[in-house]
Order: sequence, then C-alpha cells, then structure tokens
Amino acid sequence: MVRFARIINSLMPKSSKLSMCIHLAANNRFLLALGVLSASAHFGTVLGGTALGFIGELADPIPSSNLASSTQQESTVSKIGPVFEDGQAQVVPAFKSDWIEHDLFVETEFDSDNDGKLDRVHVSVTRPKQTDTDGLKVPVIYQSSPYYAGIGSTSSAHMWSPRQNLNSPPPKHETPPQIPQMSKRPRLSGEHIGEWVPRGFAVVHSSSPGTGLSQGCPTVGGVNESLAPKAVIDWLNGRAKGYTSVDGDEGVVATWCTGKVGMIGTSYNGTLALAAATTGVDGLECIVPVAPNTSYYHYYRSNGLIRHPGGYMGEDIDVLYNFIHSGYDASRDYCDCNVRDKGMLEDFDRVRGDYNEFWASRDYLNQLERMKAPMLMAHAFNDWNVMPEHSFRIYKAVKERGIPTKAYYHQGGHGGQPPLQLLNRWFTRYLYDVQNGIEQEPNAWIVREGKRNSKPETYPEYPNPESVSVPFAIHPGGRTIGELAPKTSDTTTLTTANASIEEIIDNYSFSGPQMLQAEWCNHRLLYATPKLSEPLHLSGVSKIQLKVACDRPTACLSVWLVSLPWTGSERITDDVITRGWADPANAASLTEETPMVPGEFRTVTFELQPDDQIIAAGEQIGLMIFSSDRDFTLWPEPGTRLEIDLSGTQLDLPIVGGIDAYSKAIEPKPIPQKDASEPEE
Ligand SMILES: [Ca+2]
Ligand SMILES: [Ca+2]
Repeated sequence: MVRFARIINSLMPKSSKLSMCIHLAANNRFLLALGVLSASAHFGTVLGGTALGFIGELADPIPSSNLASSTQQESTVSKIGPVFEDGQAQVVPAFKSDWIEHDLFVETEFDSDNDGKLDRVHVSVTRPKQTDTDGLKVPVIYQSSPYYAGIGSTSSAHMWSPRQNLNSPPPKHETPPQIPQMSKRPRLSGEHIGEWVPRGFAVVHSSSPGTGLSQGCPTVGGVNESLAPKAVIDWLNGRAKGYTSVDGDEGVVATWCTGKVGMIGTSYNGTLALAAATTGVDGLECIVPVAPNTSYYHYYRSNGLIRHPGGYMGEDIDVLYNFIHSGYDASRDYCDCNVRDKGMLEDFDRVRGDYNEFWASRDYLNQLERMKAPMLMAHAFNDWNVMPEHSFRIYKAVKERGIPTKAYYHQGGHGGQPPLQLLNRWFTRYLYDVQNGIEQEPNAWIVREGKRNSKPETYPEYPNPESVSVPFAIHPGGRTIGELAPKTSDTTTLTTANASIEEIIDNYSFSGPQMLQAEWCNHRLLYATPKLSEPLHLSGVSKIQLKVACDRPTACLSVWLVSLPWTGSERITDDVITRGWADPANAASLTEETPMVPGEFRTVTFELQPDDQIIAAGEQIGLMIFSSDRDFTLWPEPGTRLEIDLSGTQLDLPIVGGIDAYSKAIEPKPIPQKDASEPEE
C-alpha cells in the first residue's frame, strides 16, 4: 500500500563512463556520424537562434588529443545542448553519464525552529557534466519531500483509536520512537534523474523543513513548507544564499541554471509543488502535482466529520508530523512542543471534526492569490487515500484564475504520474520555451477503465462538458433494496406520494462490502437502478441530499455509490463508484455544529468524490446510505438510530448525455459482450 506519500525512489541507470564524453564539444557532423543526430527536419526546433540543438561557440578548446581525427579538420566547433523532436526533449547520449552531483544548504527566509538563525534546507543537485565543462545552462526539474531521510511508525499504537464516541475526547495514543536520521549525501533521491538529466535538465531535490539535514520544524502544511521550496528556487535564480555546509560561510552559486524550474512530486511531494507555486516565486515556470494533498482538513475530516484517509485508520495531522520528523535533535523539543503539542493538538479538534482557522491555514485553496505557474494536475479517481477532490478543487480554482491548467486522471489508486511523453511536452514547453502547442490541446486526459495508464483519452474538459446533473428519487425498501429512479421520469409515480421514512441502526461492526452483500440489513439502506443494457458514463460530482433525523446530538453519515452486484473484485473500478461522508450536525455550518434533536428532521446536502467512470452494461447503479463507515470514520458505540425521510432525499448524478442517455441505457435490450481489457499499469 502506498502511504500518503511514501515515494519509492525510481531506480537510477548506473553511471558508466561513456567514451562519447570526450567528444562532447565536437561538431554536428561528428555527432551525426555517431548517430546522435539525424539531419532530417524533425530535429529542427530552434533554440537560441541555432537549429539542431547546438548552441553558441565552444567556450574552452578541447585538447586535440581528445578529438577524433575527423573533428580536427573542422575550423569551428559548437557546444552541445538539448535536442528536441516532436516538441519533446530527446535523450542526448552525452548527457547520459558522468553527471555532476553535489549537495548544499540554502538559506530560507524563516526561523521555524526559533534558534535565532534563518533555517537552511538541504538540497541536492544532479546535472550534466557539460554545465561545468562547456558553460551549458539548463533548466531544473525539482522535487521537495519530507521523506528523503527516513520515516516513522505506522503502528496502530501510534495512531488514534477509531473507538471514540462522537463529540467525546479521543483516547490518547503513544508517541512513536524517534526516526533514525538517514540522510543520504550528496544525492537525496534518485527520482526523476534518469528521465530528465539525459534530456538536458538538472534534477534538484530538497528535504522539507525539520526533515533530514534541513533545519526548522515540520509543520505539515504550515507556511515554512511553502517558503522552503521558494528559497531553493530563489537560489537557482541567484536571489538566495547557498552554502556548502549547514552552518558555514562558504557559498555555492547556481551558475549553471537558466533559472527556469518545474516542480513535480506525488502525494506530499506534490503538495509541496503546489505550496511553492502559491508563493508566486519567479522562475517556477510550471508544476505537476500528482495526487497532492491540497487541504489537510479534507485529508483528515469530511464535511464536519472525523474521517480518515483510506488504509490509515486513526491517522491525524500529529501522526503525520511524527511520521516525517527526522530532523535535528537540537530543535526537537521546540518543534514537538510548539508545532505539535501547542499547535496541532490544541487546534485540530479531534472531538467535533469541525473546520477552523487551524485547518483554514493548511488549505492551499485559500492561498492561490499569488499563484501563476501553469499546472498539470494528476490524480486517480479511485484514490481513497488522498481523494480526488484534492486535485479537482484546486484545478477548478486555478483555471478560474486564468492560469493554464490541464488534468490527467487515471482509474487506479494513490499516485501515478502522467505518461512520460505528456510530462516531456509539458516541461519542454515551459522550461525550454519550445512552442509545442500543448497549451492548445484538450484540457483533460482520462484513462478509461481497463486501459493502460500510458494511453489516456482526451476530453475537452473535466467534468465532461456533456455531463448533466440528473436528480434521482429514492423509493422505499432500502433494508433489502429499494428503487433509484430519475425524478423526472415516469418511474416517479411509483412512490413518493406517501412520504416514507426508513431507519438505520448504526453499527460499525459491519463493513461496507458486508452490508452491500447482505440481502436484508438494518444497518444500511440500499437503492438501485434497473440493470443497464448499455454503458452509462458518469462524469463530475455526485451530490446527495438527505432528510434525516437522529436520536443523538450527532452521528456519522456515509454514502457509497456502487455498481451492483458487488463482486469483491480486485479491480478497483468494479464495485465502488464513489463515496462521501458528513456530520449532520454541521449541515448549516462547517465551523459550528447545531445538535440534532430527536424526531426533528433536517436536510443535509453534501458532495461525493469527483469521478469519471463508465458503468458497464449489465450493472446496476446502487446507492448505500449508512452511518459509521468502518474503513474511514470513527467507530462510536453501536445503536444510534437514524431516520431518513425519502420524500426529502435526492441523489444527483452527473450523467454524460443527461436523462436521455440514462433512459436509453435502461431500455430492456440484449446486453453486449464486454470488451477484452488490457491490463492496467
Ligand atoms: Ca532556525
Ligand atoms: Ca462536526
């Protein structure tokens, strides 16, 4: 299971001394002879006024003993540079090995460990040798992370217990042992190096504050986590100081850098790319956040409810702080006391789960005023760890600000960056100014069910512009299975003339899949459409409106949209379509609860996670309404009684083609055979 966000470093190609490197500064003809270049027009992207990827004149003459005889006959020689084909930076053999690697410490503009000195962060650089030998200047692919120097415990003893009644103080958890500091030098991580250095980029990594050899405190979404990558980008542009040591005075300057930086990262590392972009720092030309957490409230809470990331029951923001805090011993007590104990534990409200200033300050949606970097966002529609709303909410807001924004979505779980070709065009466009037209392309790349992640289909936008919200009514019979039918269709006459109340008895002991497979169950209500006779495409955000009463001040409310029959299949799109969770006490305000009063109904409306999924012919779309969700919410003592008034309850489904497409999809007709699917990546 991939945690939010342990990243496994990609394997690096082994550095082997390539004889080519002595001919680096040779002329075009020599490289043509070696097969490095071809003379055809597809290499013709012009860079700096010179075609064929060669720029300028040779700065330092190469000793003739190093040159092949054929090159000695040339009177002029050119420097080596990047090569572009089809709008993408190509692997240049001379860049494939003998890289320059070094690390340094960049001075930030904050003192988050309060020792009276500006915090320095640990940075590593991998760049083509020619940045030293030939005066080559390159742009940077940059990733920052809290995970490079070791991670902490995920033991349940160090998590909060989900066995907590709502609006009651949580039982305490143990403090995990200190993370052994394992910072590697000079290279912090191998990620991205193998892809980008051979294509003419430098790759830079940095440890986020309070992790590894970076000074300061980890704050899990605090402002220093935005300002730290900003400082590194400032250093790459000559605006901030770099040093060879964490406390010395010997400076390091990035003379080799064009100043153009693109950030990429998955999960927490993607969050940090977005965090850097919110500073509006000059030189950050584009970002690619992959499955980023964009709001810690949305990671640990949902619509007023305490709700955990999938797979990490009992995790909360202090647990993640402990999980990443691999920094210096000297600042440990200060950080634990001020950031974790006085900051997080006093303000995170693990009693009511409500939104407050603490969470608002850790929500990047509130920090977009200065953002200007074009953004290629990537996420999976079945990421139940960092859920797809994290990207969708930022995507919408950034687009509304007029910033070039694209989305890549696949159907799997947590992580999964866009295909290399797409990334290459993105970085080549924004870091090398090669006008490859990517910004004119459709805004959304979506991988279809059962297809390879490297082969997304394009759509003009996400959600699909042809998607229409269709309201569905819910008809009695939820203890077995009631009917779900469009409000506007003839099926409406089946019911709601008689307002019908159905009951749920909360019991976390039963999991979602168990309740879905039960023929009769009083812990959930289940409703379904007729079987589809042709595929139905959902795209966008589903919304539920529940008219609910409860015999206690509050309860968990959970909703799963599923395709039936439940199969238990390992393929992530086969059963769950999307889900949502809410606290009915927060129906009117996310920051303040209004307790439920027994017998008094209120309307609670909330969104399910955004999705784009084609429901296969032969399936039914099912809606399960229940209380505590054993895989996500707290586990209060069973027995809370909820009543749902179906006359005031409605599901809005985003259907491509709207009601007409739905009506056609439920017409009785023979169901076609399923297409053979390719393995998902
Ligand atoms: Ca300091
Ligand atoms: Ca609440």
